[in-house]
Parts: sequence; C-alpha cells; structure tokens
Amino acid sequence: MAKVTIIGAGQTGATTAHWLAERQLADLVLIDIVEGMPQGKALDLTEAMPVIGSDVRVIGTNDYSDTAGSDIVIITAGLARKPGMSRDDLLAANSKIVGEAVEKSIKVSPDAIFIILTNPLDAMAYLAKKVSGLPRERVVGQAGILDSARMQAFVAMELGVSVDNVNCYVLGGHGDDMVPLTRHSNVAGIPLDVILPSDRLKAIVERTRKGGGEIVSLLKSGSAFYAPSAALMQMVEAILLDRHLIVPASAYLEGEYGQEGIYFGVPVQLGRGGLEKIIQYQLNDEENGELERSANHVREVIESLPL
Ligand code: TXD
Repeated sequence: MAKVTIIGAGQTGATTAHWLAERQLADLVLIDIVEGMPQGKALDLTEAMPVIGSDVRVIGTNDYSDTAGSDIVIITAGLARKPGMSRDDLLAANSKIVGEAVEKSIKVSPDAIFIILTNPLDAMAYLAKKVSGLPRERVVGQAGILDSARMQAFVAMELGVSVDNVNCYVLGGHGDDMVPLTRHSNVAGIPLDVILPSDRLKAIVERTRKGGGEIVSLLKSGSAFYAPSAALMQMVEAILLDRHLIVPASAYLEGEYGQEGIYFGVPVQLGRGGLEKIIQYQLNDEENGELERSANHVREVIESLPL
C-alpha cells in the first residue's frame, strides 16, 4: 500500500484524508502541531472504515518520524483567509510553516512527491521547491483543478446540464486575476463563448475569479475545504495510479507560456513520477496578455518571500 502524509489536519487536510480513505488509495498519516487533534480525527476515520469497507490505515501524529517513507506529502498546514483578507496577506506566517514542514518531511521521506495547498499557493509551491531542492517534477501546487471545478459547477447550474458535460480550464496564478479560458472551455464540445450569451459568460468568469472569497464571506470563519480537498484527491490518484492525467495545476515554469522561474497555473500531465509534462495551449493575444498580468502578480509575491 502506498503511503500519503497530510501535513495540517485542519479543514482541508482532514477532508482530504476522508476522500482518500474512501478511495482506498493509500495508508494515510495526518500530522499537525496541535496535540491530540490529528490523533482524534485519524481514530474517528479509522472507525468509519468498517462502515465503508475500506482497509486503509489512518494514523494521526505530531511526530515527523511517523511520516517516514511517504510516497506523497501534501502540505495544507498554515493559516486560512478571514473575510476581507487576500491570499497574499498570509505570506509571512505561512512561509515559516511551509518551510519547516518541507524540511522536516523530506528528511524522512526523501523520495516523496510534494503537493502544496497552503496559500498564497504559487509562492508556497515555489518556497517548497527552493527549501527541498527537488526537481520540478516532484513539487506541484493545487489550485487549477479547484478553480476550474468552480467554473464547471457554475456553467452546469446555468445551463442545467450534467457536470460531466462541462470542461473548463482556468490557468494563471491562484488569485483574483486567474485566467478562465472561455474559448477552450466547452459544454459537450461547444465552446463556452458560443453556448452562453456574453453577459452570462462574463458573470460566470467573475464569479469563478472570486469563488474562494464568496465562500470565505459565507463561512465567516475558515475557507473552502470540500472542493479543494477533492482536487487534492484527484492529484494523488493521478500520481499513484500513474494515470497520465492532464489537469491544471501550479508548476515551476522554465520558459513555458513565456514565463521562467515562477510557479504558475498551467495544464500539466500527472503520473507516477509526478509532473510528467506541461501542455502548451495555442493562445491569442488577449489570453496571453491576461496570463502575463497574472504572472507579474505571482512574481511580485514570490519576490517578497523571506528567502
Ligand atoms: O486551492 C488552494 N490552494 C486552497 C488553499 C484551497 C483551500 C485552502 N487553501 C489554503 O490551505 C488556506 O488558505 C490555508 O493556507 C491552507 C489550509 O486551509 P484549511 O482550511 O485546511 O485551514 P485550517 O483548517 O486552519 O487548517 C490548517 C491546519 C491547522 O490544523 C493548524 O493547526 C495546522 O494547519 N498547522 C500546522 N500543522 C503542522 N505544522 C505546523 N507548523 C502547522 N501550523 C499550523
């Protein structure tokens, strides 16, 4: 059985464990700085396994030695947004937490693939790559599956069609200037800019960009966790099952999309080795311009990392 460690047993971490345990993909370790909480959640999940018929082992711990030999390490540790905050406001506090989590976990799991969730996402993925010294194949960030799934959900609701018929691709940084690609997104093959009136499409694009904030203001404390953790589950599954699955995710760019030296949301292919390939779309000037703006913002945040 593969082993997956989830650092941070809060809302997204514990819910990721829930999805993963259900899929029987790996034995799971939940680790957190809070004492007792990861142990309690792991025990509760363990006690759910007989009901759902899953034989995975779930342990909770505060000790990195229990995470040794992990195939995948997911980092969700850190602060989440409060109403009115931007993701970038979390930079200082979360850099310290993510940096330490990478250092401690790589010592005992030198072969692991890292998936980063903590915000500000693209900067935290960059930090994880820097601190670990790993090649880009083994450090990816989750954002694009979530942002695209939000857009898919809004399109499916608008048109009253199955979510299975809706394909959306949101690229760029994980911030309000993310880039929903309306020309490439489609409903059963029909491009969104053909199937939807332009005002409705515009409204969906806007709602997608602000999708995280919409949930933060409804919840009042904490941020989204069901959809983000489902996205993490899909990435873990693609890697462990060597699916060669193409999904939007944050990857270290070495010239792709005209960008170099930043983590940025692009279509990637995931398999057992982690990031196998970055897929290049044919974009027009307007789309390239929007990506450039988003990349400039990500670069600014990365430059303010305490490295
Ligand atoms: O798409 C995305 N990338 C995102 C990102 C979608 C959803 C959430 N996103 C970000 O993930 C969010 O902005 C936060 O930065 C993280 C975690 O969000 P979550 O909602 O899970 O936050 P919680 O519930 O507060 O959980 C964080 C846990 C909590 O239990 C802390 O005790 C723990 O992290 N924590 C630590 N664990 C281990 N080690 C250290 N140092 C540590 N510090 C805090």
